[in-house]
Amino acid sequence: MKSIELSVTGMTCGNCVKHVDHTIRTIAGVEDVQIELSSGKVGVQGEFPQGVEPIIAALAEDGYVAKLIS
Ligand SMILES: [Cu+2]
Repeated sequence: MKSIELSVTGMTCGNCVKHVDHTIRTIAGVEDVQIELSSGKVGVQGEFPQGVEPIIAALAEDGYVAKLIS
C-alpha cells in the first residue's frame, strides 16, 4: 500500500470535507483518506495503478483544485 499527500483548495466547511472524502473513496484502489480542513492537506492510502490523475480529475469535477505534494 502506498501513501500520497495532496494539497486541496476550495474546502471551506465540514460538508466539503465529507464531499472530498466521499469522492476520493470512489476511486478504485483507494483504501483510506485523511483530511485536514484548516491546511487543505489530504492523505490518501491505497494502490494507484493509474497514478493520482483520476483523483485530481474527480476532485476538479467537484470544484476542488488538488495538487500532489508527495
Ligand atoms: Cu463546504
